[in-house]
Order: sequence, then structure tokens, then C-alpha cells
Amino acid sequence: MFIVSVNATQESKPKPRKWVIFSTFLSWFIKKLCLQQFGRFHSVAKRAPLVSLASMDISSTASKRLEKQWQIASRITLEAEKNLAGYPPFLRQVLFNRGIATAEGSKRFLAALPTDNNDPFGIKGIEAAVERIELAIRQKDQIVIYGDYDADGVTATALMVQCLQSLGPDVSYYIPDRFEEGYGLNVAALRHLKESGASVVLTVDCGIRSLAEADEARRLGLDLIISDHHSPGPELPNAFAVINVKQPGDEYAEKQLAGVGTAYKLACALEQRLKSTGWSSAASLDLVALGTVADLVPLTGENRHLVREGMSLLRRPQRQGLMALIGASGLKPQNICAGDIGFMLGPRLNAAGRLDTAIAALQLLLTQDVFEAGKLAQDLDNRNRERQQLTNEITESAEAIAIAEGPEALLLIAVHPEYNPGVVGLVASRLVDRYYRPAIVGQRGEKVTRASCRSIPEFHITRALEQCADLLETFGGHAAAAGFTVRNDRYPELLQRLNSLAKEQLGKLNLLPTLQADAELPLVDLKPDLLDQIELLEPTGYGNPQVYLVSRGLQVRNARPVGREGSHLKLVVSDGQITYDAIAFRQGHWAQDLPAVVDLLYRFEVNEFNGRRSLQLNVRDLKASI
Ligand SMILES: [Mn+2]
Repeated sequence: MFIVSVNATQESKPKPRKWVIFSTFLSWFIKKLCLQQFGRFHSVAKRAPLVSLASMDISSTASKRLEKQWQIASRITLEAEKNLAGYPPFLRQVLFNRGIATAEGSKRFLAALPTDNNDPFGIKGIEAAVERIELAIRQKDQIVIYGDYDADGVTATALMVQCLQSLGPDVSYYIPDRFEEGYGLNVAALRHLKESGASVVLTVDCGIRSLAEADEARRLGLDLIISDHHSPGPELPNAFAVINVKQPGDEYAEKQLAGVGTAYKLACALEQRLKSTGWSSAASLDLVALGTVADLVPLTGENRHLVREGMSLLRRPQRQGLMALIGASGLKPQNICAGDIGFMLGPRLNAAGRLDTAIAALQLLLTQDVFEAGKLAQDLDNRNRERQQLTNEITESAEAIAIAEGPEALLLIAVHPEYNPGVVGLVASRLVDRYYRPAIVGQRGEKVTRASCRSIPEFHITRALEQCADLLETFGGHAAAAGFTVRNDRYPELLQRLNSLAKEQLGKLNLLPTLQADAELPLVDLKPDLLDQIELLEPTGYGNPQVYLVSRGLQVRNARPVGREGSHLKLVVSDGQITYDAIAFRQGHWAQDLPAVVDLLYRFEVNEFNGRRSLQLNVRDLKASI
């Protein structure tokens, strides 16, 4: 056998297999029950389309064939080649492409070893937080974990709730409502928590820019401990303690922890100091893996170590909720990889908070009850489907609105009173994918418009918003993604200014998306042992991309559209010596006029279908061979 995940299959104990069958049955049963009893989950299908598409002239076919440039990594240097001489040539090149060029660095990376200096007490603010929590345990103070509604926020909340519960104090949690309250701390919630008897409020994944709220907590007599990973503003909140590895004066080596990673470090500190019973930091790494991958923080350094460890827990899930969620997603636990978190589990955990409250996702992570777990997992799966449909619907509408500005528009902008704020960020990402232009999609309310932005490397969206700060109520984000709130009377001026910034920075550029490939090689050089080497890079994702390869001059032996509406393309390609099956997802549009000889940019992978395993090329992009 040639790939690591095969070994995982063989190692898996019989118990999880039974559970898979059981949870599949359970999902089916509950689905039936839900359909009979509550066929009502905010059906989006009943709503009329938001904008009449027929009246607009959009040629989206052209955009789907958006030409992409391929960039093949430059060849490994002689020095790196020498340092990495112990590995096969392919792996050397792939490591080099990821900035790993020393013997020591490669050993650390491949084994996903823990980083040096990872003592949680090395993080500023943790000592003060641990002391306050110790006091709370002695005094029987009530502690409230204040979380967030995304996957990072709910995993962080679940982790902290379970850690503190094992230590004895009175613990509860609070997750704000995206629609009623919005992201982060708010004064009304703090007052409510004070009235219900809280003494300590511990945030996870939020709070670093909540200056006014921290002052209010002081006035109320609440001890506020902030743990967060978002970039601090110029001033820090005046809280009882602030834990954030990005704050000035923090000397902790890893600066890219997720919200759940930050909560985990605090939990480790508590575990060291307080000798908890019945809870272990090691057993909570499944939550760390989920939140870290879903939040798109780089999977390098300490995150790589934490996620690698967490993935092996996810493959033998101990939590009822995760077992049920994995089953509801159609995955087999023993095969789960980081990509499955990104594309399958993360979206389901996020779905609840995008459409409604995130509490269902949190309960799923906390429950010990197999029936409740099954019901919640099915509920999240339904929500996710609903979220997909809503995203599709709003994407079509937003595309029409944005394109109506004319084909030369450098920014894609669409706001509408009926857009759901829970999915506008996803819609903006899709527009960027389709047109390779920065996109802004938002909900226009009565007085203000709230929008999400996604951008391309050529345009730092948050810097652009900074230059419009005087027009905005709130804004924040990073280079590629941001959000803002603007008063409607200032919106036209904002658009004008953003458009002129875009013209300044993008006007003279030939905007083409670039796909990176690790190597160009003839088809005949694809050997199964490459898959072993590719597997060593896991977990892959943000900051540690999957391996892409390029092969040119391939004859198309067979091609046909597959899937619903023929949206995918199945191919058989050959270099004259060897023949491979290939699948090109969302590229069914090639079916009518596919060139006879093609160049492919693809991932080399194992396809598992009905228990049969075969090798295939998963095609990311296709060009006529010149
Ligand atoms: Mn986060």
C-alpha cells in the first residue's frame, strides 16, 4: 500500500466502524423525522429571486473561462539540494518550494514536531488570567465564556467550557447573535451577564478592539479577561487581563495562533497549574484542529503541530457530536484530512451562525448524548444545504448587480436590502473567483450598510478602507478580507473614493489570477510513491498549499460532462505511454470544444469510489497545448 491513510484504515478499531453504520442510520432516521415534523427551516426556496436576471446582459461563460497564468516553482538551489539529500528528489523540491531548505527544518516540518519555547506562560497575560481563574475557583465566582459564532469561536468556547468545568467553578457561556448583536463584545450583553450573577467574563476569539466595552465591564464590576488572536488596534482594551500573541510586548514565538489555539494555550496553563481532573489538553486537540483549519490561519509552525495531532484524534473521534457530524457529512473518520475540515466540517459548524444562532454548533461539540448529537448534526447538515442555496441565489443576484456597472469596473460592488449578512462574505469570495477583481457585497439597512470585502493580492483592501476611515462607522480586516459599516448617506462618497483607489492601483495592471505549481513533469513520471511523499505534507491548507503539478501535451482520449447539469468534466488523458483518468470539477463547460491536446495543472491523488481505489488527476486548470 502506498499512502499513509491506508495504514490508518488498517489500524482503525472495529468500534468506530460500527458507529459509522449506526450514525448513518441515525442520520437517515432523523432526516425522515425532521422532514415529517419540522419542514420549515427558513426555506429559502420559496423566496422570489432577488433581482430579475433576465433583464441584464451578463456573459458569465466568459468569466468561467477566466484565463489563469501558471507559475511553476523555480528549481531547488544546489545548497538546499545538498542539505535535503536524505530525501527523494521530488520531496526535496516540494520542501524547498515551501521555504524549507535545511536538514533540521525539514525534520521538524515532516514530523510536525512541537515548536521550541511553547510554554503557555510565555504568553503575555496568561499568568494574570490563571491567577484570576484560581481565585474564582476558590471563591466560587461565576465565570462566563464569551465566544463567537464562527467555527473558530465555537470550538474555542467548547474547549474553554470543558476545561473550566473540570476545575470546579460555576461556568456558563455566551455567544452573541450575528443578526441582533453582531461580532464581539457588546455593552448590553455585559450588563445582562452581570445581572445574572457573573463575576468574570473570559472572551475567546474576540474582544481585542472592544475598548468601550472593557471600560463598561470595569464600571459594572466585572473582571474581563480577553483572549483573542485578531490584530489589536493602536490602543488595547483596559481589561483585567489581555491575552493576544499579537499585542505589543508579547514575546511568544508563534504569532499565528487561531482563537481556539489561543484558548488552548490558556487551558494548558490552567492544566499545568491546577492539576485538573477528567480533562486533558491533549484530548481537546480535535477542537483546535477544527477551529484552526476553518479560520484559515497558516498551517505552519505551532499550528502545524497542533493540527497534525488534532487530525489523528478526529480520525478516531471520541466526541459523539463529531462522530455524528462526520457521518452526516458523508465522510469516513479514518480518512479525514485537513481539506475535509475546510470544505465539509467547517462549513457545517459555521452554517448555524450564518443563518441563525450558533448555539446548535456549540451544543454539538459539548453533548455526550448520542441521540442529541445525531439530531444536531443533521440540523447543521440541513442548515448547510440551506446556506449553500442562499449563497448561490445571492451570488447570481450580486453578479448581475456588479456587472451592470460595465465590463471595465475594477471593483465588483453589490448591496441589497435582502442580502443575508451571514453569507455576504462567501458571495464576495465567489465573485473574486469568477472575475479576479476585489469584491464588496453587503446588506443595505435602513440607516447603514454592512458589507464584507474580499480582494486579490494586487489590492490591500483594509489599507483602502483605512484611507476612507473618516466615512466609515466601523471597519477591520487584513489584506485579502475585510468588513465595514457605513452610513447610507455617506455610501456614494465611499464608493467614489474606493473606485478611484482601485483605478490608481489596478488601472494599469493586466489582472490575471496566478496558479502555483510545484513542478512540471511528464505523465510517465507520476509514480505511486509520489503520493507517499505528498501525504507527508499534511495537514495542508492555508500557508502550506497542496502539491500541484503540470503536465503538457496530453492527448485527450475521452471526455464527457458528469454531475448535475454536467458541471464537471471527466477525462482520460495519455502521453502516448501511460493513460490516466482525470476529473475537472466545475469545468464541464469545456465539454463542447475541448482541444485534442491539452496542458493540465492538477493534483495527483487517490480516488476512492465504491470501495475501489484508483489513481487520478484532479484538474485545477486546463489549457490547449501549444
Ligand atoms: Mn478566529
